[in-house]
Amino acid sequence: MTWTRKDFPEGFLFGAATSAYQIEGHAFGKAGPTHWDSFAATPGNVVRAEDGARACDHYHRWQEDLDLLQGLGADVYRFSTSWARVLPEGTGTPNAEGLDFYDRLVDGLLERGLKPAATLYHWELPQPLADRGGWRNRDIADWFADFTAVIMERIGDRVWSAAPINEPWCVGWLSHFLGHHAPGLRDIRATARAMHHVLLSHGRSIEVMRGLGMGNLGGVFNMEWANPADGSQEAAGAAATYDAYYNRFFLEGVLTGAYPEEALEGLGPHMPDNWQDDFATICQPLDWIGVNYYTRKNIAPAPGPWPALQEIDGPLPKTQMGWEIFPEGLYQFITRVSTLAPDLPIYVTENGMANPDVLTGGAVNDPERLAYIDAHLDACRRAIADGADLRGYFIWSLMDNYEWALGYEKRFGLIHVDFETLQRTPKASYHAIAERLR
Ligand code: IFM
Repeated sequence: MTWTRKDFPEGFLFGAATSAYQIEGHAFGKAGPTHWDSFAATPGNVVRAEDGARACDHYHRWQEDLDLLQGLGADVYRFSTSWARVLPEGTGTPNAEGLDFYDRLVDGLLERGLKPAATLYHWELPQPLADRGGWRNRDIADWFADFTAVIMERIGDRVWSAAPINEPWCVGWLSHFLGHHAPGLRDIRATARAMHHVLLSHGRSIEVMRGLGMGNLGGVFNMEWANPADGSQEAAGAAATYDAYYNRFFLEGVLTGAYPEEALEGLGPHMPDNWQDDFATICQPLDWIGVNYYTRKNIAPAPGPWPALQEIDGPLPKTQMGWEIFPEGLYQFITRVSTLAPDLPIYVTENGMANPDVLTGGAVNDPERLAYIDAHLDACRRAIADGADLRGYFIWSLMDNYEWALGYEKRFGLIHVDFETLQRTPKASYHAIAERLR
């Protein structure tokens, strides 16, 4: 169903999201090397071995991009700060150009009446820290706390909100168990440690930001609905395992101070010593929870060691990513978070679809994207009507960008980017949403 601002509670915020490595152009402004540069340079990891060296060149074109964001009628912009741009060695001496860049960006947002929503880490780990074991090394919590202090001492007085780490599941499982993202490991022990250290680092970062007097701090979790592939007990068990290590581990770790038994069944033997003692740090009080949601997975049992499951192709219409379109999952997750943390506001911090958009005659017609967004906003409205304290919705993404291991082919943007000329062209969905937000 179509919508306008009036269909949402007073003060409900609409925004768009991006991340540093995916848009900025990491070759610019003296940013340090990251584990994504090494991962992409390794044959077979990334489509056409593409990397974020130039990306959308947002580093130089940020003013044009913020103008487009303003033209969309957005209230808030969710961006991330690159650790390697701010601290090229990961620790030590900050890069003045990097700090200046985020300073200008935040001021540029405020000048345009947009709220800056910062995420500190969206996956570009400085290579020197990856060399020291990256997320497997417990010291990362100290390194990340120091990075938090450096960047937030500079921009923390002006950001509207901040969250430490985008999508802990991707940092932990996708990157260390499935090996699909940097550093490309496939090792259960590395996975267990990375998953725990991500949350420890989250907690330390929140502590640092509270110490700086910052408010409106949250955690951003990606969630995928786990649908049993058939009616059997075995499929239900497999889906429960998937749900435990994907959706529940991080959310419940932060909110309840415990990890689900179904996840510990496989990860428990590989956890670092005395991990239970870290919940005092991990469970820092938060001001909101962010849900990133795109799809569901159909889960069936599989032979082999834990987690002994596999994803099965599903019957629903799919996006360019091959992801099934399932708005009901967003309703379910908002409701789940609302039940687990009834006092905390919720934001949908990412939602959107990749589409094989083509620029024809200076325009991009993408009715599929608008339909996807409409359907998911319907789910949001239903959750609000049922009592969830949902305060805002961010579209992923403002513009087409580097879709990690899938390179530049998957287009998630409201704005088309020609990756040869870097020309930006707002798509039909951009114009339609701008009209509704007006
Ligand atoms: O592009 C990513 C983003 O970096 C994190 N969330 C999911 C998006 C689409 O895959």
